[in-house]
Amino acid sequence: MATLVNSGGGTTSNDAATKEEFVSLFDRLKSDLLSDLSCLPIAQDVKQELEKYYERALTYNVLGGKMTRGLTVIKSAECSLSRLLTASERHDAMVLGWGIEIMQAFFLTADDVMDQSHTRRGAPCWFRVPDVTAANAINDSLAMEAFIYRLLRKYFSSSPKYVKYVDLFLSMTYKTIVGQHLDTNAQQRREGELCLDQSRFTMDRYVAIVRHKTAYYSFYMPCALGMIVGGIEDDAAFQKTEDICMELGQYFQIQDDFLDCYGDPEVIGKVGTDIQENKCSWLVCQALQRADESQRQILIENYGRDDLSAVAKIKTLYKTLKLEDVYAAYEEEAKVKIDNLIASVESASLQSLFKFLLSKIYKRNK
Ligand code: DMA
Ligand code: MG
Ligand code: MG
Ligand code: MG
Repeated sequence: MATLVNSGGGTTSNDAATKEEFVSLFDRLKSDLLSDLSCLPIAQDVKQELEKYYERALTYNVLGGKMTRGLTVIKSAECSLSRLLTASERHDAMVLGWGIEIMQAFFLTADDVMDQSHTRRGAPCWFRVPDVTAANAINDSLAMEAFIYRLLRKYFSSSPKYVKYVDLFLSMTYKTIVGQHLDTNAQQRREGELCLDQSRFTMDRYVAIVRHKTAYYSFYMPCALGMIVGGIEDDAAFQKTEDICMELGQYFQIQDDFLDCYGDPEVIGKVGTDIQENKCSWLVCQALQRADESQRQILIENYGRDDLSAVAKIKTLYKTLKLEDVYAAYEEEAKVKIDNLIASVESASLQSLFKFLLSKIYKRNK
């Protein structure tokens, strides 16, 4: 039985116990997906290979993260109902939570190819694993997307909420894909070569990128899924949730951009590539706003080059421009803005959901 803990406005279950229960459900869902594969009309020996491959792909790519998105579905359902969940509601929320975690894996395996990254969650990116390669990683990303819908079908096809769940996964996928497109194409390519085009790295473009690529699926989606589990139908409540989640998600991605340069790879589990990859990162947008003519020249000559000395020059410029202080001030500003937005939410238990999310990310170092 889950422990009762009063967290702010609503009654929610014990975090550690919930996490343990959530983790233990993964093996069950993985077996569901593998037995689904075993129904395909394929010769036994070939099928064994297939199952073995996907067992490995799922374990490698879905596990090892913080699982905040998945766990937030449960928290959101509890806050929406202002009570502990029944066993069946809890199970629903957990399956949906794993749906987001699989969605995250589907985007990350592709993102690492797109960003030419090296490590993820402390291990080589999936496409860098020698017997995997980008050819498999691309298809595995698509496979993980398909797996989400196999699970939704298995667990919810007879529920009146099925269409809502499917629709939310599809529309969040759509937004994230658009965001990833904007992210990849914020930079200019001249004759196939990346080059820094300062007129394109504006905060307006930045905000559009990060809301689409990160805020929707990482913040709005887990909250909205939990609200559907909790039976909320009021459009205004979803709109308010979206408004707050856009701010939370933007703050979260600014932190991700900061940590790409200043985070400890041992702690964040990945080595940053934003400078080499010419990314429209929050740091470069801030640098462009503050650079004088000669500093602008340093940016133009060195940003987006896969060369250690060029990266070092950019990092030195960031130091000169005191971007670490700019970031510290931004964090405080973001917290005040989000606190005020949260205070404007009518329902005390939804307020506690957003407070929980903010507390998860405020001053994070991983
Ligand atoms: C990631 O943005 C967004 C998605 C949809 C995966 P990113 O490339 O900055 O993420 P990371 O730093 O984790 O590679
Ligand atoms: Mg990336
Ligand atoms: Mg990326
Ligand atoms: Mg990043």
